[in-house]
Amino acid sequence: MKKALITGITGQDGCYLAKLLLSKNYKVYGAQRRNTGFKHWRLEEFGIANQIKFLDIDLNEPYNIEKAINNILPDEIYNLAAMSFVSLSFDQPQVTTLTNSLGVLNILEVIRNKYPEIKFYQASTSEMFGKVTETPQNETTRFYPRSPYGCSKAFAHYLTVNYRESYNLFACSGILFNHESPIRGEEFVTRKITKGLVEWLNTGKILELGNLDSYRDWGHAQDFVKAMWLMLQQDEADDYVISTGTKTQVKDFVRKCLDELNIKYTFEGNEVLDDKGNYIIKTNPKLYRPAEVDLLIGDSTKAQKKLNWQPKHSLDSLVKEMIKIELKRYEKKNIFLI
Ligand code: NAP
Ligand code: G4F
Repeated sequence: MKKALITGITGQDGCYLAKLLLSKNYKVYGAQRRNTGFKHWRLEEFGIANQIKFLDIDLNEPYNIEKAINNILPDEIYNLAAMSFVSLSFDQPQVTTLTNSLGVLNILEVIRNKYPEIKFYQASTSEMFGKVTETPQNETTRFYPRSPYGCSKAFAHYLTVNYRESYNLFACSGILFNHESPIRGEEFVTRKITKGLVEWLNTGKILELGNLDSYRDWGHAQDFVKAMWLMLQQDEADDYVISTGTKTQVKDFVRKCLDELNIKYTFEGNEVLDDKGNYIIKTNPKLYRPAEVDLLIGDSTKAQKKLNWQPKHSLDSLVKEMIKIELKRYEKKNIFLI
């Protein structure tokens, strides 16, 4: 039985990856940080919380990382833990950098010094491409990050590559484009929209959003965690872009959700009204970022060829699934996603 340690087990990807690895008969160890209580709601919705062995690990504490790895001796480590909200990184650049950059160094140092045979996955991001220098973006596209988050992840990416080349570690960096699901954090725009529109439908509460003009390449988290696992099953460690290759404007994501909910609407600029002239969505300038990433669209040809990876979900099926679960949640129906 293979042993995997997943940091960020309480997050969206941690949950989907844990589900995948359990289905492949792994023993799954989940690293969680003990702050204001444990956030197992995702793992509980999936019905897998009781199959995971939890450990207290904060990425900013090198000793607890080392102690956990000593105890578990995992075959694979998936480092998904991060301060992952781009917007917050402008207000909390130091916490972002400590966790997303030095936290990765803390893990890599234990691997290089004590367990160089452990396979390591680093959760890198299309945010590193930022103000893009070519379209679509692939593994050789120059990084031009536009936020403290993007900068912190670029550091961790280069560190992962450097440790692989310097110490011959099996260390991979997955450059993942945006991926969503019904268990996406409520602060991210797709989930904020699906949740907000269902709430508007039931209470009339207006949804406030920021910039709807940017484009993202949105995939489904379930497809994307499969690529993480595939990277660690290859003969050689490498870096891969994971994306769907389709771009959609935030405004069009809003349209898809409104249509799915059968709401009649008109746009006035970036604001949305219903057929009686009531506001559904208003713009809040405070939600604009000091620097925006206007366009992301990935070229995952390398992953398709070398990993034999293909996304199974489309954006339309993702929207349908997110809205369906959001409606169930609103009605407080029991949701078992598996
Ligand atoms: P998420 O839902 O925000 O989960 C982040 C996880 O990191 C949570 O479990 C969080 O724990 C944990 N964490 C934060 N700070 C920590 C610390 N100091 N020590 C230990 N754990 C800490 O993120 P996600 O969407 O699953 O993304 C997973 C990873 O992929 C992240 O590294 C993200 O930056 C990266 N990524 C995501 C996307 C995407 O579109 N989803 C795309 C590219 C890359 P708490 O529950 O305690 O907060
Ligand atoms: O959903 P978002 O916050 O995702 P963003 O910034 O693209 O970052 C996500 O994807 C990255 C991969 O490219 C990950 F690395 C990262 O961890 C995270 O998962 O924002 C998407 C777009 C942005 O252009 C933003 O300005 O939506 C726009 N937006 C408009 N109104 C909003 C809002 N975003 C949020 N979160 N909230 C709004 O009210």
